[in-house]
Amino acid sequence: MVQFDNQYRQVKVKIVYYGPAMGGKTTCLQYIHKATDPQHRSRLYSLNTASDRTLFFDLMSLDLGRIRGFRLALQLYTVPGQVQYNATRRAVLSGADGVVFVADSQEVQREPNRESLANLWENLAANGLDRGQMPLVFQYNKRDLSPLLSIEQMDADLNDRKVQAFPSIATEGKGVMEAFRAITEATLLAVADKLGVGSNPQALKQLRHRVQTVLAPFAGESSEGSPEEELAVLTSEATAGTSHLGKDALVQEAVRANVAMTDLNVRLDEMGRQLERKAEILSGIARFGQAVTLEREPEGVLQRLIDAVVELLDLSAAAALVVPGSGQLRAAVTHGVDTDPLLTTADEVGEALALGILEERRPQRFGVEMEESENPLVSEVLKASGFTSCLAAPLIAGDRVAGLLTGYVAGKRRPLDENDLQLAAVLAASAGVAYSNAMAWRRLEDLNRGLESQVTARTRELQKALDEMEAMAADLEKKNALLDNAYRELAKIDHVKNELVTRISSELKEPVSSLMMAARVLLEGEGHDSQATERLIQVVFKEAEKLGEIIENLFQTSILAASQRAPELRSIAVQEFVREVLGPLRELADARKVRLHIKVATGLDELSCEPDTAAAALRAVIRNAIQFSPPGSDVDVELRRFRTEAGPWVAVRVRDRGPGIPVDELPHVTEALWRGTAAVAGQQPGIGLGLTIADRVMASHGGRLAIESPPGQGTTVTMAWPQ
Ligand SMILES: Nc1nc2c(ncn2[C@@H]2O[C@H](COP(=O)(O)OP(=O)(O)O)[C@@H](O)[C@H]2O)c(=O)[nH]1
Ligand SMILES: [Mg+2]
Repeated sequence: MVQFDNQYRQVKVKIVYYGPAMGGKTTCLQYIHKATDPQHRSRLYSLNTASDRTLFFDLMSLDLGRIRGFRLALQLYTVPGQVQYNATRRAVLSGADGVVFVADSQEVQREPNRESLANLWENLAANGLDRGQMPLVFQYNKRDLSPLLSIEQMDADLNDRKVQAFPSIATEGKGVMEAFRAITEATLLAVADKLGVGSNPQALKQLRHRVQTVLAPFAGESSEGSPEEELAVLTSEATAGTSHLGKDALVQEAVRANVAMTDLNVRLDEMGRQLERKAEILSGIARFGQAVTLEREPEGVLQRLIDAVVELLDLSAAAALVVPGSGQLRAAVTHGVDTDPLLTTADEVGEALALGILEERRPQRFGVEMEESENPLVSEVLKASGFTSCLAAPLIAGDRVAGLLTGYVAGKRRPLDENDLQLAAVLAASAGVAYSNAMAWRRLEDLNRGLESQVTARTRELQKALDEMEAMAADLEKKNALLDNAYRELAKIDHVKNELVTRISSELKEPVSSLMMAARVLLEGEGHDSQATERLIQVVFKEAEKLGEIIENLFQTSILAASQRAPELRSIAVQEFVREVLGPLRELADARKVRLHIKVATGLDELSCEPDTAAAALRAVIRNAIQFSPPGSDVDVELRRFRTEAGPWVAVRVRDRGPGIPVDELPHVTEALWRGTAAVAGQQPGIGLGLTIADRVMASHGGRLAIESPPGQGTTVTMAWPQ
């Protein structure tokens, strides 16, 4: 009797394997158990005592998918065949929706077969079931043994309703699945009304299809591997004891309790399996979430998504589609297919479909034979690409859809269900966030790279500008220093000039007033003797000489100013140069009774200089020498050439036998307007510019002025400059 279990949203359909003891019923269930998909069935429970093989019954449950929101469970039972267990048989048979009668084909079992069938009719009646309506098939088992009853004989003995009968060898699995499929179909058809699909031929077709897809791959195949450990043996001594008492009511109660217990066990096992799978999925989701969050490459995110869905959903194919700037969908990562079937099949239909799903922003699922499938286009796509069902889940990141995850199954794999879809949606959602993060990360990196290169370029420009500015500053500093120097020199010269004007005007007063006086005396001079007249004329000479000296000083001042600029060099004959220098000095030397000796090195005929300034410089040096020479001494002037690394130089050495320059005064002798103590004490004429001029002129010629004055040995001044 079809049972709806609202608490677990399950509907149970019950098929009982009936027949004589040792006919092969348990063997049949064992074979079916082995041959069906482990995903879709429970363990095989054998409820018996420790000593007896089938004291009570065997039970297994097959999952046929969902029907109107309920899980459809097909429950298979055996009964104990022994005569004394009739109460158990009756109890197990209660609520049966279909029966397989397993008869033993051996001749010796003819009578037990007939007795067992009669017992079946009896017990059906006892359970209020109509023997004429009960879905029923026969299995004539043990066809491998002999002597055998013929099929006709067995039909005549047992099959008066002329239902389907299958010769079988249960130990080898022959005929077992054929009989099982026949009873399943007959039973489901009979209960279709109760399941609520009886009036809908399409739904009925789908139900039959489902039975076939669960059973078809296994029918006739002998399964490898030994699921023996899955056979649960539930031993129950207590109930065995009560059955011996033969008290029908008690036994029936015990069986019902056992059935309930076994049923509960089935459900617990099923729940355990589901929990295990859910835990597996959850840890898969967690692993995926963790890995995908750390992924920096957008393609890496998509690849991880595909790997995860293929593994967790056991998919045949999958693809991650993205919507790049062009707006056209592109399969970025695929598994099991070259490109997404939606994008390759049915012309543009597939892409339109995918875009439609993207727009709707909710996961969807399609199948070739789906009761709720309203989209015939997807079915077309699936058929064309050889898949049985598919799902699509959008990759959503915030308010944007970044792409679409598609998954496909084919072949033996059961069609994708609502759980698969939800799992795919969860994975796609977290991949969507990770994908858009990775994209943002990539854009940020690109931006950074751009900024970096801009910064580098700007830094280079700035550095260049800075370098230029620094160079300019350094240049400016140099120019400033030069200007400063020039300014200081100018200031000095200005000072010298003012000083000169003061000194010269004071020096001019005396000779001019002397001259005036001499001239006046001479004018009024009637009665002067010739001696007085000569004295007056000598005064005029002396004062005129002083005036000449002052004029020379003025000339020296002009030379000092001239030495500030670059000299106009020219070649001049040494003879001419010497004449130029000495001309004005002859008289001074004669007056001071100093002998001048000029020595020119052989071969030195010409020299290069600025004639005016160079001659004035040398003249100043020689004038000094004469002025400081004691009367009757010699002044030697020597001109010669010498070589330096830079080229030929000329040197002029002037030596006197005067008192020399004290050591502490030596550093000052080239300072403008500086006059040594000897000059001041000796009332020497001059304004202290001689050596200053010589020094400046040598500097402007790129040459040098050297002064040696060892105590008591006179002074030697050397002027040297390049040629
Ligand atoms: N040779 C042969 N032995 C079989 C066949 N089916 C079952 N058996 C054996 O018969 C014995 C009883 O089988 P079992 O399934 O326990 O019978 P049950 O009492 O109806 O459940 C076992 O030893 C089986 O191996 C068959 O088709 N051929
Ligand atoms: Mg048995």
